[in-house]
Amino acid sequence: MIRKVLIANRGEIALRVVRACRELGMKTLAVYSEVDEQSLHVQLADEAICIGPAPAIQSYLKTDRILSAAELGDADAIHPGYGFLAENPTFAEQCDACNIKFIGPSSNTIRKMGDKVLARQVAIRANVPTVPGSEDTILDEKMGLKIANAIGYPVIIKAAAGGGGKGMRIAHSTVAFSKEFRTAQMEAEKAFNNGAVYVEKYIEEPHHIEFQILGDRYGHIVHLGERDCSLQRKYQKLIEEAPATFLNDALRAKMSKAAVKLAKACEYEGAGTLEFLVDKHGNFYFIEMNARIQVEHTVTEEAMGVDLVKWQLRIANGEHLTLEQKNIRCRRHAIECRINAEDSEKNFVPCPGNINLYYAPGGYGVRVDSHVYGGYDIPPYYDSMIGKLIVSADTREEAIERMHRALNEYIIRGIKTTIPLCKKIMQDPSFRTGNVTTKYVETFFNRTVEPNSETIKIHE
Ligand code: MV4
Repeated sequence: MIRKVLIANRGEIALRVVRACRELGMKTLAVYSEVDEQSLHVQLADEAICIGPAPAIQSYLKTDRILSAAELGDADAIHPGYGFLAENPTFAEQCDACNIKFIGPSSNTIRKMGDKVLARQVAIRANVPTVPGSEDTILDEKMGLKIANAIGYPVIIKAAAGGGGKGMRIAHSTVAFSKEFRTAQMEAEKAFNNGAVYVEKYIEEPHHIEFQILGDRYGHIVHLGERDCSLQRKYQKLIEEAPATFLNDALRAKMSKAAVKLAKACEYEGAGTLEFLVDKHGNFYFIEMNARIQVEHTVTEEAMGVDLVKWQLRIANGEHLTLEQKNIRCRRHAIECRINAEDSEKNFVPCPGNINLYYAPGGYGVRVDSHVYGGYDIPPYYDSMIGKLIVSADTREEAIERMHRALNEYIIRGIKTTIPLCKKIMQDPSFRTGNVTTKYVETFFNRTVEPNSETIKIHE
């Protein structure tokens, strides 16, 4: 029985976990770096232990300190949130060795799914469609060329240890392949200490659709529908939605079946996500699995009416997942805007600093998950997301209006945020039609950037 959960994270997700624990009667132990003492997750947890200096490498990534804090604070489980140690199989193993329940899938599952080549192999063996490409790591340029020529250009070269776009290169011809292949290998080596790469057919302008699943340790697995996460910039998601407007029921049924099949093939325990690309013809391809709770889990919670983090905790506690697929249905349309401390007019440069005025929106169908408040100092050491604004409504149109209304209410002074950009997107006719692909943000700026007033100014 889990009595006390150490939350090995910061920011809004740490707060999200504290809230779920509290509703289940579990005690919470926050850990924090020296600059995070004033963060809401520290103040709202039952107890808190400082684990080191600001840089994550000396605090939130320091496994020995986190395990010591668990021992010192008598925690019997660790929730890793997302990022940091969430998909570190060695850390999950160390938790097991200390007799502390790691809230997530087994270290073996994390390891297997963290290797994108192995994840592809699991999918291929389970008869889940993958993008045409190599079945193994590509050992040299010659082997890569042979496969690329066979599948036809353009191709994409990806890091086996990657995810999130790092070390990805596109090649449009045999000539380009050699150069891109070497660059991809080098980037992968540098970023992940692992130069292994593989090759796939490049799908142009895909939709990025991901399926949420939950599984218990007794082999019961359900899916909770999909999210459309196509609206990204440089592989950073900006806005997510559930359900995906682009999917019809037939395609949704096929993809969800594939997602559950894949989760069963890796005996998945906990909350996880299967990522797919969908092309304009409705062909879908599995690309990777995320063995963690994700930032955008909230749109699924609002659309489906299911508390995913509570289920993570119950499953880790050894309880049966009592949700049945036939009772899970989409009830609402949900949209999430990520509120980042960034200047979208200056190439999204991070804008840490003091929030001197803060007022969060509210009202029917509005949810704000954030760890900040008026007077809060955003430290420059971590990612720039300072909150998530989630709305739900009966229809997508109503959800867009509600989001626009809530964004207009949201006051954050002292720093730049992505709120103005999100407002513009809510008013964009192209967004409103619902046919957003991964190309959207790129073309959005081309469509909306006003001509430079300096060049057209006429002398008065
Ligand atoms: C692709 C692809 C096209 N074809 N794979 C980007 C992040 C990583 N998770 C996978 N990504 C892509 N993989 C094939 N075979 C295009 C992307 C991609 C993308 C995917 C999702 C959301 C935004 C994107 C933006 C550019 C490229």
